[in-house]
Amino acid sequence: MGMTIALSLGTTVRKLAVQVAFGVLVSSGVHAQTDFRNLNFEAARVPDLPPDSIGEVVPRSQALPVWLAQVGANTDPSSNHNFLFHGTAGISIFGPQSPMIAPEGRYFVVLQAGQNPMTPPGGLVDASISQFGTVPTFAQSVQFLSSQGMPNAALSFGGQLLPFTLLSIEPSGWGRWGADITAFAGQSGELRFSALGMPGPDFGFFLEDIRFSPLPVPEPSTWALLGVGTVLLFVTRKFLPRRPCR
Ligand SMILES: [Ca+2]
Repeated sequence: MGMTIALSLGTTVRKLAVQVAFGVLVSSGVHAQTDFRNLNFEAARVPDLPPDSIGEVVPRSQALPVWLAQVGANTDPSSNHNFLFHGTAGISIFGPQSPMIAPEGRYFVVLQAGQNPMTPPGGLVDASISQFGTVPTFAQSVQFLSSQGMPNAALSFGGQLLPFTLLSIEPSGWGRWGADITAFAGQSGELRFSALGMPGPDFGFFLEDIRFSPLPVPEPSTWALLGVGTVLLFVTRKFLPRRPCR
């Protein structure tokens, strides 16, 4: 009896040990894959403001910890807090209380392409944020929230442009966009989001809740084929003579 219990306990301990070891392996593996950080901008260290009030200009390191920023040739621009200059290129952090509520957490970011703030009224320049990291091996898409209609903007990994498409509209009214990243799964490189000054800037590239997903992005060609298929089916059914029943 005592021996049976001891044996049973021993087996349980071994099972537990295996499970714990496996869990550690899995968690450390997952951890190693996801070294991109502050993808939801919640690491901002900016003053809490009264509701709907405009803040000050804050250092990039406080507004966007971990991220690199660039406006025109300026590789460490300050960030606007709860405001942006329409027409002038810049980067803004919004939250925790601003005229627009963040759809996820307390903060979101707006990239504004436009006139070069260093040499107005010079040419139009881009505004971008980026960081280096490793794309998780499970990732098939990189997704983010933005406005429902995408402004003149770009997303790239390792310097290669990633076309993105609107996946869905969130209950918050923000659009969830996605880009295929399967070619870069497991690879390290720079992830960059840019509001583009050329051929013409739009009013703000709103950006929030960036995430890597195991879900693929439906290819536009697939949708187009499905659409064509549906039309052909409709035309066939409507206009082609049906076979007489026997
Ligand atoms: Ca957020």
